[in-house]
Amino acid sequence: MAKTAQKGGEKRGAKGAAKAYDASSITVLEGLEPVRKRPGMYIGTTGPDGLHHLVWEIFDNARDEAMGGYAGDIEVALLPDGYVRVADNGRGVPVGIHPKTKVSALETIMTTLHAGGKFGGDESGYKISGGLHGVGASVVNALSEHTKVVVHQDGGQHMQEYKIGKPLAKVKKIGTTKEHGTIVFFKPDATIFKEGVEWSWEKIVTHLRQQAYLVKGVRIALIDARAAKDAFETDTLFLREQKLNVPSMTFYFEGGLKSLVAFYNKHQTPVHKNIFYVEREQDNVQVEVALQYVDDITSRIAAFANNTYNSEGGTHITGFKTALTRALNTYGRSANILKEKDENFTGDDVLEGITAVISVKLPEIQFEGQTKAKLGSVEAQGAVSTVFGEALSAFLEENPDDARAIINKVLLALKARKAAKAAKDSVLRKGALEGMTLPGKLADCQTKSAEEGELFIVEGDSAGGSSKQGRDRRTQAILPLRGKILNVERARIDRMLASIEIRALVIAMGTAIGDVFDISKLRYHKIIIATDADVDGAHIRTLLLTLLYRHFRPIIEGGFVYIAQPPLYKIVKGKSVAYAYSDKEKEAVLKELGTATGEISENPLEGDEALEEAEGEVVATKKATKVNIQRYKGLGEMNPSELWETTMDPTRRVLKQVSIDDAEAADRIFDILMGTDVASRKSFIQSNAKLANLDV
Ligand code: TTJ
Repeated sequence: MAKTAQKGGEKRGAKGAAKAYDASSITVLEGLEPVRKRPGMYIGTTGPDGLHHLVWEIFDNARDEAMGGYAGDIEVALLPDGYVRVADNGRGVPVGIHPKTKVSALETIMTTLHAGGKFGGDESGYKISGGLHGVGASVVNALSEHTKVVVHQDGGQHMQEYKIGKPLAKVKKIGTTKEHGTIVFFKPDATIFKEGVEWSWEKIVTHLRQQAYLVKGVRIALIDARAAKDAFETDTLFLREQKLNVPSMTFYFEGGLKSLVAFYNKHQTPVHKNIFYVEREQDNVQVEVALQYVDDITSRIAAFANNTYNSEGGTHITGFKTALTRALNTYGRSANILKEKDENFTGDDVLEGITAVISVKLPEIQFEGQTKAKLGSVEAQGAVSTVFGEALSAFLEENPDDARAIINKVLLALKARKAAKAAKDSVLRKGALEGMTLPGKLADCQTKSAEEGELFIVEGDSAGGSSKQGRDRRTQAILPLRGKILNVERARIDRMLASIEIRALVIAMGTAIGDVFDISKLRYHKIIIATDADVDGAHIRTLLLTLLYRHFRPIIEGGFVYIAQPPLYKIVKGKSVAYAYSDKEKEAVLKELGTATGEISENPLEGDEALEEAEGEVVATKKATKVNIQRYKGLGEMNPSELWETTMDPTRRVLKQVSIDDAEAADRIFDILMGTDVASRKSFIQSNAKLANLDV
């Protein structure tokens, strides 16, 4: 071959040269051995992700044909014996013998690695490469023990088969057809995918659904024929026409990204009705954006380049953010919602509560870093900024109700930000918390040694009273908190510090908060949460853990936070007293005592059970002394000595140290309970109805 392969540097260097062909059109062909030697280089891993990557690679070919407007239907099917089958009704990969290469385009595509993600011949490039490695069908072929392609074209069915990437014969005509399209079957090589060739229905459904949103108007079907009972014909274009009795799913979204935004916001409360949507090409970059604001403060932005998700964003997101900030400021001013005295919305203000999806398609794509997680192409920034900025301004003009709702929402973010800053400035001015005296309700300990010191956070004044009397006042401090201390509402520092209860806690702990937080000032090395063993107690514990997790994380990470374990029952028989910390323990204690009968205080059913289980021994003992079981509803019901014996005495008590995972879990529950996702909140409460009876 006259044109030899050129390395990347020379390729770029040749860019300016005006020739009939430039270096980028030179096709670099290679055998498939490198793929089998180092599969990880081409598909990332040989685990489940890499295995599924094979499906994405083959699917991408069909999808690109559909994006070109040549195919309207794609069907992915899982077949028996590990095979996957992908079909489209596009033009069909050319099967005629190419005069130069002496083989068909089909064979070339299936058997040669092409560098640079491009395949020569077609002036626009064979495809917009989308897959993680952009190397396509030949890689899949190389890593499959058996591959078969059937092309329906010009009245004929044409077929070629391969074993680990090597053709078994030339392309053969195997029948006639009235259709056109391409079908690829492949069975991944189990010697490469050592973790097994197990397809995940879930993974494939998620991927295909996302692709369907990105390529609107294309019908994408998934069929699970792995366990098909009846025989079926596999060389006709679409299996769905045979009406197999197997599971299947079809995705088709007329609205594209607009549908995707609606899908994301299904469990949210939108603040305006119409979803913004634009699709337009600018400077060779196809731009598509959809967005809608919801009643929430977090933002959800997803960006795609050539149909690949960019988890780290990139130039398209940058362009989006500048245009969004500019358009909303301009509109806010012109509509006089943003008054003269108001300052401008910041980039953060306009992101609160937004759900947005950005998709760009461009011929020569560049990424930052090793993976395709971050888009680097600079032209995407300008194109998104122009297309989206203009369209958003027009949308705001044409939809005044939506515009007003959006601007008011963003204005709320601006005000909250300013209020938060003012509150933070006033409360957190260096030394402000230091200078403050310890709260009156804190019963401090005598020791000044933080290592020895323990702070009990107890619920309510009556528990506060008992524990103050029962404690070891040399090392133990008590801080009673009242009721529902903090409906923190996603915990803005200013709102939290407005709560006297929280301020008391922060001052008692000694570390301050926010920018001036200092763990070395922690006044107690054990912060012990001692709430009641009921639903309210659990709620307050969740709130406290959330507070600590969000604003005092080092205190949790340092292992300074504990949860006290007060007993649920006091069991008295004659002179012996026992405490039980769970129902199971209570039963065990009763058994040990050889219980006869009891004045069971709370629940007669429990008494019956206890009686039944202890029956064998009742016969053996004489008429035994009565057993009294008391169920504690709260710490306040214990007298000081009971509280000391069971919950506070370091030699007898049980403390549970809070791990960062526990706190994270509390934080999640907090979001469900306090967040705006009404549906999950309902389902959480319903599924936990036995445990929780919450006033949310
Ligand atoms: C290429 O340019 C000439 C007309 O056909 C174009 C083409 O190759 N189209 C095409 C390829 N449609 N579908 C494919 C394809 C589909 C699957 C599932 C797998 C592969 C490798 C290619």
